[in-house]
Amino acid sequence: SVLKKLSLTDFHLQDFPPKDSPYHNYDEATAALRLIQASAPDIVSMFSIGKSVQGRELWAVRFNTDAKNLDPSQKPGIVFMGAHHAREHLSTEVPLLLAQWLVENRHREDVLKLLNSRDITIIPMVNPDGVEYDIATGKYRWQRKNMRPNPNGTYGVDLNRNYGYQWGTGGSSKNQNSDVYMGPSPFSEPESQAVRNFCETHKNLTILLSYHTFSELILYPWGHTYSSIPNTEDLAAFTAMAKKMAGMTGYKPEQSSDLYIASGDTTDWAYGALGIFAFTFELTPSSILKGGFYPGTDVIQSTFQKNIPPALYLIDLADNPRRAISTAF
Ligand code: 0X9
Ligand code: ZN
Repeated sequence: SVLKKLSLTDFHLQDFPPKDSPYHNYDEATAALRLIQASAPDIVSMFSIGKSVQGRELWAVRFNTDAKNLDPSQKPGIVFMGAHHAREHLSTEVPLLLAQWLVENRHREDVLKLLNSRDITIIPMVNPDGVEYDIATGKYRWQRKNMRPNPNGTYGVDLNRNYGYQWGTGGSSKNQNSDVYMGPSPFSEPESQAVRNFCETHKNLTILLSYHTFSELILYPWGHTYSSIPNTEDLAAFTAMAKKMAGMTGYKPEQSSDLYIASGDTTDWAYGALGIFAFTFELTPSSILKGGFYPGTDVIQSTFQKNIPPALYLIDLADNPRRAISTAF
């Protein structure tokens, strides 16, 4: 038999660089969600909305005092998601910390009221394969896409270009090598399919927030066109909500396409296909000079803290997002 001599480079850390070890890899995020569920089993259930390309479960925790797992609910629903993009690790931490915070503060009067009256789902890592690939060598690989093996031998579809509303109409690529590769067809990826299925089967959902990094922005549809959404009441609600949350965070509110045109993102689909008030938050930092996708661990707590008020605001508004119009000022 051939004995292979192990060299130092064969020892992959399979984890974040040591200085960033407080960030959660897939197993750590899964374990954290289990703890959250186990610490409040009366109000929290944990379940998978589907599997990734490489077969990882896409875990969700749900805060609902009566409906569990994938059961339907009559209560107004909101869903928070993180890590559509692998290297945007802070976008996992914020929803994960939000889940933890809701449990820890469940007896606070305002929180108790929200927990009793709302259906809150948190899916912190939509792209676990990409996340694990990004950190697998102990040095960041700047992975963005999922880990779909493409026909040309490359890996990855941009999940935030793969949703099926105005898919492939601009700001995405047909080139499999591209970091904004749209995939061979709308919803070709199991990760975007899982989000679609979850949203389509939960008719009570009125609000969706997809966390990304970075640039400190609050984005609302459309992203595939410079045109405004046609429904003027919805537009007034979106802008009122975005402005209010901008005041809470210091982030800049704008239409997604003001950043740049991109088609097939989560929020255009959620609003365009299902009428859900859907936002993209681009979290900390404000620029590449301040750390870009890899801002270190110092920003985790501060970013989370400033994102509590908008999260509670959206949870509250889920009964009628158009309420935002009259209460904005
Ligand atoms: O390009 C994206 O998918 C998002 N930015 S990121 O740096 N996190 O990759 C922004 C999506 C906003 N949507 C549109 N501009 N359509
Ligand atoms: Zn992103």
